[in-house]
Amino acid sequence: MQQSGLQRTLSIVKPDGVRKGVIGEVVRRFEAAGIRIAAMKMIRLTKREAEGFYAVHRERPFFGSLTDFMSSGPIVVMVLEGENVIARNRELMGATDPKKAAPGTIRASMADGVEQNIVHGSDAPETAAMEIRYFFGELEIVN
Ligand code: FUP
Repeated sequence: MQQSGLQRTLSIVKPDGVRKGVIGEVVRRFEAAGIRIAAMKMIRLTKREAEGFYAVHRERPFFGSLTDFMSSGPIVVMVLEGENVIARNRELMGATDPKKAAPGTIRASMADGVEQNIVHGSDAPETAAMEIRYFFGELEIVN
């Protein structure tokens, strides 16, 4: 698995982030870290589309609630590009549970809980490629 070099990753500002009005703050943090936004759009997922996106979590007890939440309002999906951007984005996000997230991270400063945790970021090159394809066609990603 590739650990460094120029990478792309999928970022989502989740419905709680859009409701709280922190789209700009999340994007600002990415740009301040030298990460390039290669694609960006606002969409609203259907319940079925949210289930497709989180299919790996299908058997987990929180699946129903998570996919209700993810389809509860608009989201902003982005392709981020940069050196080692998969890991760097996850550092900026902080741990899944905002109570465990490092101080100053997006989740520590803005999230209410483990489900409503403001942002999503791909966790590995393979999932990044799959998740980017779920939302974007090649022509929507700007080189
Ligand atoms: P992360 O990669 O940090 O987004 O975390 P996971 O892939 O482990 O989880 C994906 C999403 O499932 C989280 F963003 C929120 C949700 N989740 C819960 O709602 N409850 C849990 O106990 C764990 C995850």
